[in-house]
Amino acid sequence: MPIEDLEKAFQNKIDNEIKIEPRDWMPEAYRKTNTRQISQHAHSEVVGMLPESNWISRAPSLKRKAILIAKVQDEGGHGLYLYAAAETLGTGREQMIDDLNSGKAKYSSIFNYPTLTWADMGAVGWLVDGAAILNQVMLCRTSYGPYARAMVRICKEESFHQRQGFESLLVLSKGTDEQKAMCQDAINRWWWPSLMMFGPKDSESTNSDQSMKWKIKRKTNDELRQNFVDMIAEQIKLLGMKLPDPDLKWNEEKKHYDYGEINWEEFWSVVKGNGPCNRQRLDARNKAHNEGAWVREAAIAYAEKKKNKQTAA
Ligand code: BYC
Repeated sequence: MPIEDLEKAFQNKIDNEIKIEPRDWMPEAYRKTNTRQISQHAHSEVVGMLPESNWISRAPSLKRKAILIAKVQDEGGHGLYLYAAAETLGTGREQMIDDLNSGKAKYSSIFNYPTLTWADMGAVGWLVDGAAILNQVMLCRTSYGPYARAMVRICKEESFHQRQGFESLLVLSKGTDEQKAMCQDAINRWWWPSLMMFGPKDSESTNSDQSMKWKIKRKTNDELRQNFVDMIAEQIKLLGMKLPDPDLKWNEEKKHYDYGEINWEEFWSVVKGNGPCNRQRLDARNKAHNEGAWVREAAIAYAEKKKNKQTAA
């Protein structure tokens, strides 16, 4: 079939809400941008374990420690589903991990900020997982089948993460003056970086137009960011805290909250590798990868031994 007809049939399927599956014909650019997005997403889950695992040994109670361990394990699991989904497009996991470890691949800017106090665990859960879930609910309907199915399971866990983050901050917000101040300080530091998670504004988003046509994305970066602001601006009232934005105001005409200008210079600087913790995150990933080499070697040796036994039998 001529390529134009294949492309037409492909777009037709997308327009009719038929999922694209690994063995289906797809344009190379569709394969490439899905591999790019899913692998970046997987890397974000894996690097996202680092700022939180920083607090496992210092959680204030056994209950909080158990919750945090479960959450960090969930993120590792999300990374694995997503690497598996990306692999169905033809790029091996080793290649994707090499690209992460060498600094070639991107992961979410948010994980290059430090977690300075216990309240950061609440703020990460509430704001970071809150931003992640808004984006991911949309991705449950993304056009590539394996990605959409992975997202359904991830969203169930992510909504628990957000609830636990909010509950943890709610306890602090009703605590001593020191605890209240710690809660406000964490919100102040995580608010703007959370807004950056949705990516550059639509006018500067290089991939959005095509990804919207292919229904990889169902909402633009700015649409999702606005949904997030509207949700958090209401939820923060329950905490009795403030968002660090003097321009945040309900706009009756638009039926949305207006908010201040994001520092895009900071965003691009973090994306390019110059955030407060970029170096530290990559070092930690490389260290874990190198120290885990013996596990991979042992697993390969065991698989070979088992295969040899089966051929001998
Ligand atoms: N950080 O054309 P655009 C989580 C890059 S949550 C770094 O708009 P796109 C978790 C972008 O890659 C976080 N880079 O891109 C939560 C592109 O560069 P390339 C993970 C960013 O793809 C709690 C360029 O900027 N979630 O995992 O259409 C605990 C232009 O942008 C960022 C996902 O990954 C950023 N924030 O839209 C633990 C969701 N934003 O690739 C873990 C899936 C943009 O052309 N991803 N860039 O060189 C998406 O939905 C989309 O990829 C984005 C960006 C909305 C993020």
